[in-house]
Amino acid sequence: MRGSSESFRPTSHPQSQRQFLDEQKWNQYSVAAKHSGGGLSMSANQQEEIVCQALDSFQVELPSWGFANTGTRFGKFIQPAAATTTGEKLSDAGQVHRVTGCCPAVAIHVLWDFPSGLKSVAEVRALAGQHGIRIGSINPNVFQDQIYKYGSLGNPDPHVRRAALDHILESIEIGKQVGSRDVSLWFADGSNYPGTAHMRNRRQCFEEGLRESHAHLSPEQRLLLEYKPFEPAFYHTDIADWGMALLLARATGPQAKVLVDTGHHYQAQNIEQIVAWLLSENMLGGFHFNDRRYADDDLTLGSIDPYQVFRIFHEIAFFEWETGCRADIAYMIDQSHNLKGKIEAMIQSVTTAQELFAKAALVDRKSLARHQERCELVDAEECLKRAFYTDIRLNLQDWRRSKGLAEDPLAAFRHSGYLEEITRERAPKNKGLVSSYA
Ligand code: RM4
Ligand code: MN
Ligand code: MN
Repeated sequence: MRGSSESFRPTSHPQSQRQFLDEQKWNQYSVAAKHSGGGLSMSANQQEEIVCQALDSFQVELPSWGFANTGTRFGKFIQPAAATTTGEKLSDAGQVHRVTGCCPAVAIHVLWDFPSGLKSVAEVRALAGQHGIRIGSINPNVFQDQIYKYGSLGNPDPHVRRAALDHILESIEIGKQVGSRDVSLWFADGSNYPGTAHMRNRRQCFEEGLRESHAHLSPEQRLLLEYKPFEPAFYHTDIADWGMALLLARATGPQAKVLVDTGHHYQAQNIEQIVAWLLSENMLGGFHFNDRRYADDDLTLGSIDPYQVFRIFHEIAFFEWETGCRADIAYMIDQSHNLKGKIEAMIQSVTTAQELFAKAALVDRKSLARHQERCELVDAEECLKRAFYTDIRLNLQDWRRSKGLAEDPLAAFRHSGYLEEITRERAPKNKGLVSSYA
């Protein structure tokens, strides 16, 4: 999560060519502008400097649910070392932060981690402190309870809508008490068959519920609205894409922004373009990072398509360079590793995020902008490819050493003995868990 007091305010005019070609501005904001020969030959020192600056500014939040047993609709795969309590999840997250140094906050799901709601605050906050981390975004859960079978804020039954709203309001209060800024909303609302749901009425209900939620925010808090095209609903989902999320966020109030979960798109959708548009609208609030091959697979970041993640980071860096403003974006991981060891998979995702973020910082944006203006297609594309293919692993090691961290976080975790210890402690309880639906 990257905090910034100065967030981007969109101008009422589209960027003019003049502004785009402003030489002084380029030089002011582009470290890459220092490259000789338009970025073709960057010195080793320049590369090291850019990578280290990028890494200093990068943090990513971990999901508490990523350390618990998860599965598919065919059943859960129980792991002997999986966390089954909030304390265990926070402890595991603390280990990831200890070896990577860039994930001091953990996102929580209220129902799963604050079972007594507000009454759990003191205990959970203390647990996080014990493990050297803090509570990050607050995720209300308005999809698990039986009452939400036909929806939450979009349910035709006003009592159910009220129950959902009350839970969201309690989540906002929890956020205030733990000093966390973002309340992150994902709704499973939708329908499975044509004709069964009144889409416009439901949209109206969402608008009302979200507006009321917004009225309870403190000035620092934000509501992040997450969209998803399908699953669990298979015909229509009430907030199915970024356009719907954007319209609802606008109707909700100024502290509502859109959250992009990288797994929540149709195949082949251009995610970095969505990111670019949300940035120019000052409506991009955060990310849920994961990788996917088919649907919302929640795989390790970059395991399928690292270039996609790089392109997203590039659009953000390009925007920041052009505007001179820091995009106020919460970076979060939302993954559930069914087969891999959870802590190791999380370390892989975090280090991959660092690598791709740093590579995106290496793009020679000055040259890129010039090539784009002149429609020099091959040269423009090469600017991205050159940065993407730069091996920065040694720079990462140097950065880690400079922060007193181990050069290889995965190896450091493996040598720590933590996994053996928790496997011993947790195996008996996990063994007793049932994974089947029968
Ligand atoms: C959804 C979505 C939400 C997450 C739930 C558990 O697919 O990604 O962010 O909280 O899963
Ligand atoms: Mn998500
Ligand atoms: Mn998801």
